[in-house]
Amino acid sequence: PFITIPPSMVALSKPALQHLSKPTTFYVPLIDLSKRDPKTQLVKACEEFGFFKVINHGVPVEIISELESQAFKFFSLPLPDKEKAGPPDPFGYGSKKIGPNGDVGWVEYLLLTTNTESGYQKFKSIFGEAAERFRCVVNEYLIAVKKMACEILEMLADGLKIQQRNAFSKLLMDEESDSVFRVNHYPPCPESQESNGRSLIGFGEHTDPQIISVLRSNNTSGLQISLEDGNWISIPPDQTSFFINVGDSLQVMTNGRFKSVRHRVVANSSKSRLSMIYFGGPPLTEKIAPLASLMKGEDSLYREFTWFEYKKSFYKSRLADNRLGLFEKI
Ligand code: GA4
Repeated sequence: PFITIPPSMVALSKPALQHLSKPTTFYVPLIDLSKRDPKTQLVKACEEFGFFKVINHGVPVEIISELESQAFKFFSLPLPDKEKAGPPDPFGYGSKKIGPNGDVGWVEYLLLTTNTESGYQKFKSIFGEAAERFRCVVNEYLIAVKKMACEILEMLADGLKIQQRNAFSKLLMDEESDSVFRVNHYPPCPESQESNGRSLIGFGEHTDPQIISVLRSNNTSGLQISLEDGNWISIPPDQTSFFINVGDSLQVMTNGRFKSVRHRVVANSSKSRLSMIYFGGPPLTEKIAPLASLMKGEDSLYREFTWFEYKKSFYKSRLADNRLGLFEKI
């Protein structure tokens, strides 16, 4: 899968350079997990973009589609009902408002922790019986997705020649792993809502703070990633695949070798987009620092911090902020 962007579209973000810029061709790195040893490809994708697509992932389609239909069922309830499952402080139902610091988007969502009951309790009060079924499907889905994420992290550690193959994956496997599950629903955005002919933002640009994020969406477009030259690239949706991105913590653990990719979602004018994302994070007490074996005499680009400190700090930030900036050594 590739996208060729004509110069006129590149110019959207840089009007002054329109006649100078060459079309950008971007190939979404494609990783086939059924092939023998994709570790070199995986490392390359994490170094170049911090983003790739995974096929033959082993997550059963039945689980994915049941979760999708349960989620659509929830989002089709009347707003006052859904609001009974809110606010997302940090877990629960949210609409338009994202995070605690004034960010907004054309989106409604459910945020849940992956290893405790919080979030579900509120959800139960309105979804009734269906909440139990939903919880089961979410659990089955998370088990499968976490397994895939850990396999990928182990191949990455291997590809980086880290002795301890589970150096990254053990953080997700830990009982105390601070991971999050998010289901986003982007309703179709009527053109009347667009500002100056530009599509409305569904979810504003940001990087994910955790180690790794695993995203699955239905076949509605919207996801874009930012390349280092500042161009935004639309990622064609593919409901049969997963999209993976490197989070800030993995960028730090690899001392900047892997890139935590900036991404966003633009609203679609005709179709609903539904995405579900597992954010694999470390335990709160975990020290986030470059792995010694990756340093080979170089200095750490970051001062050491715990995931708890990072979390405290990122909840004070706006979505688009460069959250790692505060932890970079000068
Ligand atoms: C971005 C990644 C995940 O969706 C999330 C988001 C979180 C939230 O929605 O509560 C944050 C955002 C995310 C980073 C900065 C803060 C916190 C919204 C926000 C403005 C669940 C996460 O872990 O960090």
